[in-house]
Amino acid sequence: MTQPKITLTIAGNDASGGAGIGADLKTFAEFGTYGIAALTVIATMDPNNNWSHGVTPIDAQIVKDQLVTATAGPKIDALKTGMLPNVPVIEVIAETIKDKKLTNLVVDPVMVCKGETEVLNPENAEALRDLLVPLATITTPNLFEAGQLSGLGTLKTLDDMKEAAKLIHQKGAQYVVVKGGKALEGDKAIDLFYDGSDFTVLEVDKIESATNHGAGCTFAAAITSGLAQGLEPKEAVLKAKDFVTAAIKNGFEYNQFIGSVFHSGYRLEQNKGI
Ligand code: PXL
Repeated sequence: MTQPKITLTIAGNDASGGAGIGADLKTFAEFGTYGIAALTVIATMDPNNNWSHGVTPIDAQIVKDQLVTATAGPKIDALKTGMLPNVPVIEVIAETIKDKKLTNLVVDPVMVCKGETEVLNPENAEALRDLLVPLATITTPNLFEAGQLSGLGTLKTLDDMKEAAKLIHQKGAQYVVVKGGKALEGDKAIDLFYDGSDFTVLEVDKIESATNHGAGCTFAAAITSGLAQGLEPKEAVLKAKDFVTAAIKNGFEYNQFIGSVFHSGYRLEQNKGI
């Protein structure tokens, strides 16, 4: 009998399938881990109103009940958090992680969806920073989120990213990936990996593609799978970067508003399993 590695996502549903638990479960499957999910929020997007987002939270008690179910099976080898709607939900997740001594936690501190300017409850940023980041093996903020978590505000340069990574590491995350992505000037997409002493700059040519909806969730889910499979954090991040780059390259126009990553892109390119 093969006992698969178990990976848990605690995140929202995106009914368009690119981001959220859909992205996570598909990514887990690509890596060959057994994915399970606890839902925190239902995100809806309105095609009649320029794809503007609605966010319906799941009650904190129901999130807690799902985590009771999720932790009643085999040992969870790694887990990730994604979109979390409010402080009570963040609290029950942090409590469960501590009570059940869950390890290999990837915190994707989702604060805003691509194209949206309205930040999910501002007090969430504080709760993420104070309750979840300290438990994280790896946290994966984008430029905006790293500015919020570090308290530095707007980040514009690689040096700003380094400063933010140090401050976030001081909050307790063992490893920090600041996703500069395409946001910095120049022709490279730059992410920064920090292990508490050394920085590694991950650079790829910017992809001329808008098929990146779901990229952040997919990246964090790929890291989670790598950790579950016993990769060192840096190896897990490097592999996840290749995986998400292939997912973006093989993405497609979902509709007039978004282009989605295709989570199977890496496998299709390699024509082999992960
Ligand atoms: O990409 C951020 C994100 C995360 N989780 C859910 C989402 C989105 C963006 O649309 O819908 C559920």
